[in-house]
Amino acid sequence: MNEKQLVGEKAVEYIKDGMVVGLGTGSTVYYTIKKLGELVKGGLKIKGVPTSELTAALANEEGIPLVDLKEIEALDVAIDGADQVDSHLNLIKGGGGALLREKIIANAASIFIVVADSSKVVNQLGAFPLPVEVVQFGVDMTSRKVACLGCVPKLRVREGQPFITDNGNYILDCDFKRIESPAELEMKLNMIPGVVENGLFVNSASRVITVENNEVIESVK
Ligand code: ABF
Repeated sequence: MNEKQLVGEKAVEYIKDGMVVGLGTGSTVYYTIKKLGELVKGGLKIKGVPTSELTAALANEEGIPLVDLKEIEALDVAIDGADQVDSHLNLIKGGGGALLREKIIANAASIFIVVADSSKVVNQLGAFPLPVEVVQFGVDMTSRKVACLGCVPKLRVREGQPFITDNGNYILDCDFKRIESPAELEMKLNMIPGVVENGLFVNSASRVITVENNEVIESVK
């Protein structure tokens, strides 16, 4: 079993009957969703809230009943992947382009569990370019303002066209190299007109499930 499957399936232990569960996006939480699908077929009663169209399609395929955010007050648990995790459980997310809905759902959950293979665990965030979601209007101006915070922003492109998020926005992948103060940067980015949200999740994760020396380990905030 690969590391992604190990940690993805481990997270399912925190899901109980009757829960409303935020379902993240990516190749690690894929295994969480597949395992939940098996348990739902075995009688587990949960409602899923997907963080992206991709995840909604996968959850539907697995027979997991889905509910819209507007039908619920809060979520019991959210489970999602990450691109980087530091020792304070701060995250960089958004490699999959779903960071805005992921952050809304992580924030709405009582418990936010991150599933990450060992390659994601770092001492300091930043080597992974930070995804920043921006509106299309004035994107060049917004990009220049973001660059003033000490990075090189690059418009994310797919098949020769700007990548468009599920929310109709662009993504700037911002190479900060090293992020000294994730909390300060998360705030400063979101104060720039045109920035919708960024992929720094500071003080957000309740638990991180990863692998160290071939053993599954869990860090708790
Ligand atoms: C998603 O999980 C994104 O925020 C992040 O990019 C991705 C991690 O990718 P993977 O689990 O495929 O390694 O939530």
